[in-house]
Amino acid sequence: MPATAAPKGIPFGAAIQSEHFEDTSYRDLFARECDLVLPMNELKFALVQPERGQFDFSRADRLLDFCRDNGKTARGTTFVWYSTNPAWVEAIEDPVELERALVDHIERVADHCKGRLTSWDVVNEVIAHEPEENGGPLRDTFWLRRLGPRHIPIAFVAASRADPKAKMVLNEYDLEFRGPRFDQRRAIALSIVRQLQDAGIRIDAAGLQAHLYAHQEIDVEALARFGADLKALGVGILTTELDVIDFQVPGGPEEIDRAAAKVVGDYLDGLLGGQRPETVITWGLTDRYNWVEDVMPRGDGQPCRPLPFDADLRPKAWYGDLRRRLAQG
Ligand code: 9MR
Repeated sequence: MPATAAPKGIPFGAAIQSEHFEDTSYRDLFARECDLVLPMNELKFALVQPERGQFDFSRADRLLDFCRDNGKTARGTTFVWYSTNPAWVEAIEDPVELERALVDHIERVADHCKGRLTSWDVVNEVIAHEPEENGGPLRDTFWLRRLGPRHIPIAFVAASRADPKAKMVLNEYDLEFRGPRFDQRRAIALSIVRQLQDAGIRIDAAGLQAHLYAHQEIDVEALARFGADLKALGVGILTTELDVIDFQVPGGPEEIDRAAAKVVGDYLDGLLGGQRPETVITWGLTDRYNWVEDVMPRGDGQPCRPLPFDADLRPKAWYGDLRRRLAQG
């Protein structure tokens, strides 16, 4: 490519699930639409190392082979999370042994995936859900109880040693909306970044999950400021799990999609207003398979509509808008 070539737009990606991989129309949609495809669950602790020392990369490799064969980049999620841990890890009480198990896991998994992932969610959802009520900035997890706050630097150091070329990401939800709770969560994210940097530990980006509640207001200015504050620290930003949660939106598909377009549009205003994001990733691609239906279904019995394509693989208008804005980036 000549050095003067105009930069391509901001890459678009989506999370794929191995359990639906046999659905060829689903698989083809990822091949057609995405620059980046990531395994939604297949690199989580319990799926990769269900028993101590027994690693199973078969599901993840199948998806990463799909990426390679279709010219897609990929990213990894996640090393430290409060959920989807195998029983054997949670049974370790001795902090020295637990630290060894965590570092060993990170080294083995990062090494296995080396060269195939552009970034890793090193820690996921470590910020307290309600910081004020929690009485501290970090979520009360078994990692925190057993290892203390140092489980965060431990994970970042191990991951960046194991895969020096992959970007190291702090991934978090509920950073997008207006209100004191969200202000607090954004401030905590920035303080984790600064603490890592003060300790000389590499952190490359913050991941905004962007599970967007259509009935909640995006704080466009605060979001842009958050992105700018990260930029001032030399830290990037990316959107890791975008979808729309519509259980409080009255009406039919048209009203739901209009509310989705509004919340996604506002989100993009805030995101793009701060710094150029590295990528925007949705948490799935079609409403045919989505986690929102399982966890936050609509009260009126209609299926929810969280993703860029409906269950029949027809694109929503907001997806076209999203792609146009990324193409300009
Ligand atoms: O969508 C994921 C679902 O299939 C899994 O069963 C679940 C537990 O591993 O995780 C879901 O993904 C979550 C993501 O990893 C972190 N942010 C919230 C996502 C939705 O719950």
